[in-house]
Parts: sequence; structure tokens; C-alpha cells
Amino acid sequence: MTLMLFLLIVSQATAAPRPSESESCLLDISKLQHMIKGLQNQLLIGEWQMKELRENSWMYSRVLSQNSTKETNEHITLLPTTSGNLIVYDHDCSMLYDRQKAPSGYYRIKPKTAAEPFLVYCDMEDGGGWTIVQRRKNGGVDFNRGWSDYKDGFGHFKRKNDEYWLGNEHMYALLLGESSLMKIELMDWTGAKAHSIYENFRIAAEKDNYRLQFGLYSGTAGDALSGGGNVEEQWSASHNSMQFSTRDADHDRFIQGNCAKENKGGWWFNRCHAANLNGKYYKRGEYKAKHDNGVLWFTWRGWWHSLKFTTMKVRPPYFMDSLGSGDGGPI
Ligand SMILES: [Ca+2]
Repeated sequence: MTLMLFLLIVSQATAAPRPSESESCLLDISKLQHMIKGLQNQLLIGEWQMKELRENSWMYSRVLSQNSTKETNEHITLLPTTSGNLIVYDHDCSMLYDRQKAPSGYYRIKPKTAAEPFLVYCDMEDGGGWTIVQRRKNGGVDFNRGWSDYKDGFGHFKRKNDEYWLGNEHMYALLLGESSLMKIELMDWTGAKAHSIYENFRIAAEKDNYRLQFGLYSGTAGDALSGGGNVEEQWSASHNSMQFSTRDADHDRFIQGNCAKENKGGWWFNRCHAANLNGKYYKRGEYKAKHDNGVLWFTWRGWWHSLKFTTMKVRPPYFMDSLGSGDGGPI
């Protein structure tokens, strides 16, 4: 009986696939799974591109037709990206940087409070881990928009130089529960650069119209968000504690008018501003207009030099501590 059992076991063992076959089978399955994941990623990226083209088609065709062939070729060069990952682990770019030291590029993130993941540009230079919430670079995107666009975000999310506003709702989710650092980087039309850093940068929920709060300033571009040098300027132009306004949603303190309408973009206007990075993009810097409506940082270049490049990026404060640096270094 024991012998028969032994023979049965041996015959079953010999009938089973050899280990090498089963390994190769597993390898094939793994390859197929990898291929399926790759195709799913491509599909997802394709869907995003379609969505973006549909939403920005008029601006996209204008940008392409205005550029020279060389510029166009540069413009359509895609960044290497890992934005196609279907599972989103990271609350923000700092978490992604901590997890895998990923290079700069577009990634999907999902702050704890966000219902859905969304795409952002992660700046992994300058210490790494910065989530970009605003960028002006070439005037290709129209920032003179209404409340819902500023709420949800707009612009292009594909190439390194793409301009966008991440969206107040996304910013709110991103900044909630963190005493985030906000670093604002600026370049004028001479190529000079400067930056401003604010501690404890946060905005309120939509029911409070995304009211702005921020703490201590440091940097080289001056504290324009606090309104400039003297008390009178601060009374009229400090952006601290101001609600967000757009041309169709006036929450500013300018009783006679609408700052967002005059200044061609949504912002935390007072009466009206000492900084407005969402203003009209003038392609030469110095400009003349009825209102000081350029891309402005008053404490650095005054009212009448519209900046060439701006970006607003956020990062948790412990990141700065780990660098042992108070200002994040030069841009
Ligand atoms: Ca008003």
C-alpha cells in the first residue's frame, strides 16, 4: 500500500510541468502584465492629451501657428514622464521625491483631501520636491478667466515650459494640513532673477473664497504679498487675508470697481495689489496701460515692468529643514 502511494506521488510529480517550464510561463505572464500596464498607461496619457486639446484647442492652434518651425519643434518635444502610473501614491511632489528621487516632470498626485488625482509639474531641482502651482513663461495661455476656471485650473500640463494655474481647489487640497513653504521665482526681461519665500502659506476653502494666509517672508524680490513698504501701501495692497477674486466674482476691497477685471486675471486682490502674477503678459516688459495690469511684483520691478517668467511652488517645511537652508538657494 505504501509502495503504491509512493508510485502515485512519483507519477504525479513527473506528470507536472518541469520547474523551468513553469518559470518561463510565469515570466510570460509577467511580461504580458507589464505590456498591458504599459498600454493602459499610454491610453490614459492619450485621454489626457485629448482632453487638454479639446479644452484648449483655440489657444493651442494659435500658439503653433505663431511659432517658427524651430520653435514649434521645440514646443512639441515631449518631456520624459512617468505620469502614466495608474495607481497614485503621492500626496505631493515632495512625497514622490522622498519615495523614488524622480526627475522633474509631470506627475499625478493625490493630496489626502483630493477626491481625484491630478496632474502637476514637479520641480525636483532646487532641493527637490516642489509642486508647481503657477507658471508664466511665454504668454501662450490666457489668464484673464472666470471663477470656475481659476477654481478647477487651466493651461497646459505637458511640456516643461507650459503655462498653467493648478486651480484653487487643487491648491486648497495640497496646502491643507501643512505649514507649506511657498517659493515664488521671478525673472524680468533683462534676464535678472529674484525670489520670495513665504512660510505657512495656505488658502481657505471655497466657502471663504480661498482666502489667503501666509507667514514670514524671506528672499530677494521683496515682500510684495504684504503690500510693499509703508502702512498706506499695506492698507491698500496687502494680499494677506484677502479672498480670491476673478472678473466674474468680485471679493476685493475696492468698492468702486473690480480689481480682477481691471488687472486681467484672478488673484487675492485688496484695493488692488502689490503683486499680481496672473496679470496680462506683456512681451517686452515695460508697458503702458490704463491700469497697472501686467505680471507684477511691485517690490522688485514696480508697476510698469511686466515679468517674463514667474512660478509659484510649494513644499512642506521639513524639506527645507533637512537641507539646513533658510531660503532654498538661488533659482
Ligand atoms: Ca470690488
